[in-house]
Amino acid sequence: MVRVYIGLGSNLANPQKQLRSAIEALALLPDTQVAGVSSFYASDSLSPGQPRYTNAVAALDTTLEPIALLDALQAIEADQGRERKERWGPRTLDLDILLYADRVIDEPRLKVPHYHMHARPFVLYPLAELVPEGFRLADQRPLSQLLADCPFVGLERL
Ligand code: PH2
Ligand code: MG
Ligand code: MG
Repeated sequence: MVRVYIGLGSNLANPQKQLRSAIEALALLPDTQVAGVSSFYASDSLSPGQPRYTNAVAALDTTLEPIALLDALQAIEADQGRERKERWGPRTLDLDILLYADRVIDEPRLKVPHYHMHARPFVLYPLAELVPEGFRLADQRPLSQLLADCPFVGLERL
């Protein structure tokens, strides 16, 4: 079993409901347990003119390999009506692999740690609720340092 952190986001079709359904679907994945779910947070979209997002982070313990997990997450996104039209378009559900144990993955379909996570308060603050004290990301920067560099601005804890 390895510990994996998944970022959840939605800004269409009742985002809180989308996140709750996604967590139920994660719990049903084979060889996988949901070990924790953060609070939900609302924030403005990084892309101007889109509805506000609701975001959360889930901790999973799984034996699924990274690409098998990615396939499973994309199937859940598709089940919940995700349409891929434009990059960064509004979405019913976005499930991102933020961290996969302490592995660094650089494949065409999957980059882990997730590319922008270090600078996104709507990822770092929910993640900080779940990880142990002193937690370090794969690049060895302590989460406390990342939080200090990424103020809790524009986030609303729901
Ligand atoms: N995801 C994006 C673009 N902008 N903004 C917020 N607040 N939350 C997101 O999850 C988000 C975003 C593309 O992945
Ligand atoms: Mg995303
Ligand atoms: Mg995504």
